[in-house]
Amino acid sequence: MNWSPDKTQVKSWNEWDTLRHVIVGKADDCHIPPEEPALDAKVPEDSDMRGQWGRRPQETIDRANELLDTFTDTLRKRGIRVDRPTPTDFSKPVTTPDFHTDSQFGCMPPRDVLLTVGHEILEATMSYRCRWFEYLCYRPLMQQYWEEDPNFRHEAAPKPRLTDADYHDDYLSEAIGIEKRLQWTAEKHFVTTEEEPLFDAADVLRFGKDLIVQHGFTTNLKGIEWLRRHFPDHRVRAVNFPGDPYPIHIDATFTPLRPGLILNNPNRRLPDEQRDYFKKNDWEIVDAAQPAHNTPPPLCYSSTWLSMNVLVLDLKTVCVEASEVYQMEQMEKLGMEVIPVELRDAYAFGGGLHCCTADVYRDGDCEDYFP
Ligand code: ABU
Repeated sequence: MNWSPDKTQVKSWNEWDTLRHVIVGKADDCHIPPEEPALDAKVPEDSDMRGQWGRRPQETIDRANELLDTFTDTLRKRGIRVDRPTPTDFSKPVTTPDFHTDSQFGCMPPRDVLLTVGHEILEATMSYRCRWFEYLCYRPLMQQYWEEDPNFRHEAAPKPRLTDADYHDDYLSEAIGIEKRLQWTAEKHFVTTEEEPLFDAADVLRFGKDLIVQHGFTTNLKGIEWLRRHFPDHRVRAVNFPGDPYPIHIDATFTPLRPGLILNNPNRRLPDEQRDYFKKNDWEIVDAAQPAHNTPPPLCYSSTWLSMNVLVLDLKTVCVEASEVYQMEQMEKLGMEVIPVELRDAYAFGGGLHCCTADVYRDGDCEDYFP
């Protein structure tokens, strides 16, 4: 059945077919959570975030919301349906029988929590304690989609216990240093252990029948195995990027633009033996352009490589952050029409244009791009 704006349908098999319906996150009440193992491992040792926690300054929340609202309007003007989450009180602690943390994170970015595969939206386990309840912000939408679309499958992966056994002690040291971090990521020694299945949805890229999943800080091998068993009709392939000292979320590292074309972060090159799978199936992997900035904005978890964290609207159109001049230029050379979208002042809330969205509906069916 074709998409119609008057009827809710959940369906999205890949990152590039024409986007019709999407969720865009909100910055309301976002917090910098207190220290906890997996979160700390992602914060660079020289970052202005070290030792900080609490509600983000109101003026930064307002500015981020202004940008997210404008992005929403841009998408709506192009005929795309946009839904927004319902923030909860993120100052509330998270307490379970296994752990306690004094505050939560926010409802940015949805891509980390929600994985849309075909007619299903799957809530990820998550791997940070402060993000344990984040799925609640999306429950009103999930409930609505479930009521309105009889084909929608709403699924939730098993909630993890997130005890200390989930995290490697050696990552808790104050000063690890980049060299040691790079050695560890090359050895696939990440902050999360194999205690139980863990994954963030933003570690998964959808290529029709193939799900490409980054093994790193936020997704462990058991998480990848869980996805494999959960999606038995898919091929689930683990990848890793040894050049990344803080490997969380694949979408500032590996960005498919259309069938046959992927941008790869040149500092986080996919190893040759993992490239073969793509090469053999006629996928070209090109180095992404350099970011336009030397540093992330203040109080930001992410790297400058949010430059390549783009949202593809269809085979010819892509949203790129408006200050990322080199990335825009490269997209144009690759034959894409670029929609510049201002978002840099919202990066601190958890990511860029791909991160701050989650697919609900794209045209197209489940194709095999690796026959
Ligand atoms: N959430 C994507 C962040 C990746 C990066 O910091 O490069």
